[in-house]
Amino acid sequence: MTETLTGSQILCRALLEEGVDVLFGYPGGAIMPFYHALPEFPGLRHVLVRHEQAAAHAADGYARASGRAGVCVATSGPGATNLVTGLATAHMDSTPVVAITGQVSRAMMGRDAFQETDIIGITQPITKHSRLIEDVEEIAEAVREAFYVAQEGRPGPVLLDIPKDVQNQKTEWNEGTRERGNPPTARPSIVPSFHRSALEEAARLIAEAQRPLIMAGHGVVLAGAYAELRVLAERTGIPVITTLLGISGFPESHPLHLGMPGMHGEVHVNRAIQQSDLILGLGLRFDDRVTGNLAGFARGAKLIHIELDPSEISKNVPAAIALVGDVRDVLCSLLPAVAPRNCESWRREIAGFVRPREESFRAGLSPQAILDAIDDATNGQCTIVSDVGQHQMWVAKLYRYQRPNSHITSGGLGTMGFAVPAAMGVALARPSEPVWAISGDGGFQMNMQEMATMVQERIPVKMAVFNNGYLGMVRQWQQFFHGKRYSATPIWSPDYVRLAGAYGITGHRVESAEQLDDAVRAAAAEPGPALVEFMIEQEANVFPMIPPGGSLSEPIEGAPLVSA
Ligand SMILES: Cc1ncc(C[n+]2csc(CCOP(=O)(O)OP(=O)(O)O)c2C)c(N)n1
Repeated sequence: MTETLTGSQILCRALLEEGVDVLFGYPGGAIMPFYHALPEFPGLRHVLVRHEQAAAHAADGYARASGRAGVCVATSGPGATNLVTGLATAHMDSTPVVAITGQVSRAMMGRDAFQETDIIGITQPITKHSRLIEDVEEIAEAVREAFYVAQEGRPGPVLLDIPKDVQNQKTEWNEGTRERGNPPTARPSIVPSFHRSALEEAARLIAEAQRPLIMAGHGVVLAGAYAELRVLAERTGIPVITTLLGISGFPESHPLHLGMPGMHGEVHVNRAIQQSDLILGLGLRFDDRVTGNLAGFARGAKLIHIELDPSEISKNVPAAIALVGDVRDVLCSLLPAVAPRNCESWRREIAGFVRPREESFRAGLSPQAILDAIDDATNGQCTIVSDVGQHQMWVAKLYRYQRPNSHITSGGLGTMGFAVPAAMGVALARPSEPVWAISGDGGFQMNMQEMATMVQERIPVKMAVFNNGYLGMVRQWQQFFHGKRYSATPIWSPDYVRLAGAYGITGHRVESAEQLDDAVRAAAAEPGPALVEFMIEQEANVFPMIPPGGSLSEPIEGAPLVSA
């Protein structure tokens, strides 16, 4: 059957054909034809955010939680530029997001028309692919290409910019129309590209190493390589380190789990890295927050780098062996060659590196108690979405992640304001699971307007605000490295309980350990969104810490340095 459809109608159909069920967006002049068509497609649930940045983070959260591309929509000009931080966040953390922006009509382009911005140019370095759609005939194929590129190989954000007149343009549509251009539909498996001898050599190094370690990054989560990682660790007894984005790739309670490396990694983890003679790096890029000063990083270790993106190989840390491919596929090929062994004496040695954790919380509510209360109230079934700052490090290090992919955070870009909107996307992707967004009082104030979205759309995110009255992580750096000059870090907050009330949300303030369990349980039991503000010690610090530019061998373990 042949029908005449507008570009916007074709766009909606193409989105449905890609399996899209929810989109996060905000209307405006250049995207109005799309919003005009949208009500004809009830299978596409539109979530009206309160700021386009939140749409991009929500799409990102949806993608991280579901493994499928998240979709955000904005108008041209300011709507499109408001997406930028969210796209950069998704790009740094390899998340599949498809962004659709309206553009001024073709005849107006290049004339500095009202709300005209070159969003393709602006987002080029922070998207995996972007495309200006110049004719209605391109739309169906461009959408299919966008989803393919966003999800294929190492995922990332893709932007489609669609001029208003193209959205209104009509064309004949029949079932065969989408076949033009013939792009692939399914996510292909990237064929691992390495020689058999590299596998055998890797297996030999694993068998012979005295002090081997596994470092598991985001690639483990993206590939869903949980079972394979576990088999590798259990067969060899090699301890497993999880990076910030690798957290929840391996159960925290497993006896082989060591913890997080890097700037705020535990002393014994970093020391193990420094003493190691073999690192199996699984799906990570060895960024500076993980390695500290590269010149002093793991100098005695050979690296077997298992990584999907060949451009990551030897980018930061030289690899002795590179096994390029999806982490799960590569491990499936490698495992048959890996002989059972144990690493007992090495593990005993590492156990000797363990230091008692510096109790930075001398008074009041500790993050550990708060996180335990959330874990208890949600029976360990919770997904935690954290923001950026001190609380992010506590949430990374102190919560016991048992379930795969239950920790979501902005690792690469470190985007304050991520948690609240991203948690909305997570909650829609996992409607039957509790989702807690944990923010500091700084980051929460960056996107707290999304409480309105949660209310309007009935998205039951629980929001935890760790209120220390400071932009805590920056204050900590000022305390350690800037002679305690607290420049622009004390931060005033509104009364969050009353603010929540103004949005029609129940809010709780927890000032002491005695109030903790009741408040967290009450919030968890709430059918809709809820907010809990935790009044934590104001000048607590995250320990240990590798000073910026320092090597992993030089942790600050407690006593803050006060220098000019
Ligand atoms: C958008 C953005 N702006 C600035 C920063 C720099 N920054 C990193 S952590 C931090 C402080 C965060 O304060 P808060 O949200 O209160 O959390 P806390 O560290 O106190 O837990 C700042 C300003 C950032 N990461 N992101």
